[in-house]
Amino acid sequence: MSYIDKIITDIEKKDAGQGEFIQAAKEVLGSLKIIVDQDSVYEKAGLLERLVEPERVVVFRVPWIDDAGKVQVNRAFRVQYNSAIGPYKGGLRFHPSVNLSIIKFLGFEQTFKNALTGLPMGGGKGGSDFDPKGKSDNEVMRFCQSFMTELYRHIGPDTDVPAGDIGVGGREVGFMYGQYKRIVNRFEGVLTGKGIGWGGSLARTEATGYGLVYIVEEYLNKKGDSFKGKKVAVSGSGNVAVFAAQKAMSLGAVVVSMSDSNGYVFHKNGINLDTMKEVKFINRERLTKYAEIHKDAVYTDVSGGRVWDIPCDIALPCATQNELFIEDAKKLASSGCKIVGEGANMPTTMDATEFLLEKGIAFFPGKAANAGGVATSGLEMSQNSARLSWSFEEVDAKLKNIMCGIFHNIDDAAKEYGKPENFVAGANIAGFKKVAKAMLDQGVI
Ligand code: NDP
Ligand code: 2IT
Repeated sequence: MSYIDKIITDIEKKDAGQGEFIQAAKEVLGSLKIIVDQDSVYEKAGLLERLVEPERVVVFRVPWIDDAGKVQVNRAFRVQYNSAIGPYKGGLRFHPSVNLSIIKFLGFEQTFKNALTGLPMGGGKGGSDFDPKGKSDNEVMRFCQSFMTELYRHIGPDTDVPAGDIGVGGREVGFMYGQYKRIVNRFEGVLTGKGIGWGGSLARTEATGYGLVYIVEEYLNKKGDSFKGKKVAVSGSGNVAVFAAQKAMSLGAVVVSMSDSNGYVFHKNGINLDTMKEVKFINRERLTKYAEIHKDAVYTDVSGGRVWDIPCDIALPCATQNELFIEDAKKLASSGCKIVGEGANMPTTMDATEFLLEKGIAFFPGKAANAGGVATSGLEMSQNSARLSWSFEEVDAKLKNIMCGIFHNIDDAAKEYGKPENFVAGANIAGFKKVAKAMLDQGVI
């Protein structure tokens, strides 16, 4: 049995039940055969055993009191996956589905993603099964304060720097930062995605979505093409989805769809982003509201169809893991879609990814395509350390430069290892090489 196959067999046994983690690990390990089976140094150093095992996992309870005076208890996690190239870095997710498997898959992916940014950040992820939907601001604040009352002892600006993810945006980061500062009595860059007036970076809010479009744009430019006139289908209607749509539209694309967990809207002449931002970010409403406002937009409930039924040139899944299945991939391919760029983390299932690659559809995996968010978090950390703040244009230019750099890095790695245009292999190999070298340099730790 090859070294890689042994590792896969081991995690399938040891981490049985952690479906998302096993899926993410298999996808990465599958790309590494070409490197690891050729050089015994990795096996001798037990490198893969160490890579798949988080350095530390913290699980804790979060008690808080709801508006009715009842005590509620949630479960929370921080997985500090890998610190070979920098302090642990990665978001916090608040969603009822959160469990150890999901946080481990996200932390594992984050390790390679952060390596691809070229910035000194290790991999980590955290979150809770708390659902902010339907909670009052005061309930969210009490939850965030209780969450940070435990988390603060495990993090720090040079140890572990969390940020947002699903269900965690500016409001939640604010409440958590306030509580951290109150406990440690220091104003320091322990979280990213902070408010602009108190240590946050301009363009961090936009960064993930903008970065996704920048990497696809770099690919299109290489082919002598552009976003102009392209029909783009976007899933999700949160932070990543909205700003991906905004940047694509500014480059001349027509964004025809967005979704949430209940259904999707199809707006033939293009989504109205002012309405979308008001509905989703200001009023925290459902997508049905968007279709009530725009009578020419068609809303379809999840039971009635899928956002990927819409013919498009470019598909940008920006909601959550495992939201684009093999049947969706087949539909996209047959309706003429040429590019899939993952704004979300692992939105495409493994068989769907393989199918898209076989069909010659340019496929940009999340660990490369959505790296603009964490890259800009890295820029926020630099600004905090230097105690200064850069203009929007300055940060945006650095973001674009990083995304173009990622494109060429994964494109080159794919070619070097005999898999031209396979950006899944390219991203996994390029990310692995950087992390593996740092781990080998630092001995068996
Ligand atoms: P938000 O909370 O802002 O938005 C999430 C969106 O996805 C909402 O439209 C939500 O719909 C939908 N969604 C969430 N869970 C599900 C589900 N189980 N089924 C269907 N739809 C779902 O999160 P973000 O935009 O920040 O994150 C979206 C994705 O991008 C995630 O995969 C995240 O890990 C990834 N990502 C985020 C980064 C960031 O900087 N924020 C950086 C890199 C990646 P509903 O309102 O109905 O729940
Ligand atoms: O998945 C991700 O890269 C994020 N949620 C952003 C992490 C960060 O630290 O900015």
